[in-house]
Amino acid sequence: MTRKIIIDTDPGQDDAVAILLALASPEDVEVLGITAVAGNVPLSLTQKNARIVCELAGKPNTLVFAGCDAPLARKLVTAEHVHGKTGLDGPQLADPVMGLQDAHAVDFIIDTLRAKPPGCVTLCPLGPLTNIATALQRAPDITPRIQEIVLMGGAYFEVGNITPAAEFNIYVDPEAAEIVFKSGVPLTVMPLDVTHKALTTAPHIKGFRDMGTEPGRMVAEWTDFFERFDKEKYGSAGAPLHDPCVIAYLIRPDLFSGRHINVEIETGGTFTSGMTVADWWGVSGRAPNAMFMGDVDAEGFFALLTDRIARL
Ligand SMILES: [Ca+2]
Repeated sequence: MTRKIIIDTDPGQDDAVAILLALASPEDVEVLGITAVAGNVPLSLTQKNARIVCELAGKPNTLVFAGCDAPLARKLVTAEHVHGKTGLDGPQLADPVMGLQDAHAVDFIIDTLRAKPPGCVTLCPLGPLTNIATALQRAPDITPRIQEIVLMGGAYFEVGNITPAAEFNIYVDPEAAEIVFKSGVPLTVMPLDVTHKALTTAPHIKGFRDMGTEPGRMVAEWTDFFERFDKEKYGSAGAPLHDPCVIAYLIRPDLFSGRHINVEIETGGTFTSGMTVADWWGVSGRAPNAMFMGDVDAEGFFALLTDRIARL
């Protein structure tokens, strides 16, 4: 069954790969729209990058909306140190020709959920949760209408990447994350524990480059670019493809395994702001609110990604 999805994103090279995977998989996911949020880079760049990626996929009719340009209660923290000044550093990219929709991303999310039958739209946040939390706050009636929220964010065993305790997406807007995690909407979470197992290797990158297509070449150059950062930081074999895990889960949920547990967001904390306090061992007695993934079949994941990107 084709799932109707809204991708909420802050591209970001790994966001870009996730968007390509979704747009290459129309039999599995129907992308109702892409909503941009400030995160890896400011909103002026994320909304533009989202359109660049749609054009690269050959889908310039995809609806792209600009959303919130700052977290609910904090100053924006960005990650140019990972993604470069544009957010999509690596290959040369031309400015997009396709336009941005007039409506605000939050209005698009609310209007779409109200217009569609309940339980048939899945939200896929790949960045800070500001747009999603704003929609839930402004229109509480949409909460029971959301089929599921499948998001990239947080960590338990891997703990943090932007601070010793916090993963970037949650750290940037913990107040928004708290609203989402307390919403009661079915949540599936792809934390660093999973995405750090989806590491690109030289043969993967060669596979993308050897496709001989523009999208294949871009994916190879993007992964080449941000691989440098993770290799230096973690000494790992390659770069984690964080955000594509969300889309891969919608297509092949069997590639992932985890636990349905309680996850709370630390919004105070002198050193731990933005931490996902995940009760992996079931010691808190608090009610489960999220399917928190812990493992991925990395070879199966890359086989899917390669097969789908090659279609574009
Ligand atoms: Ca992202």
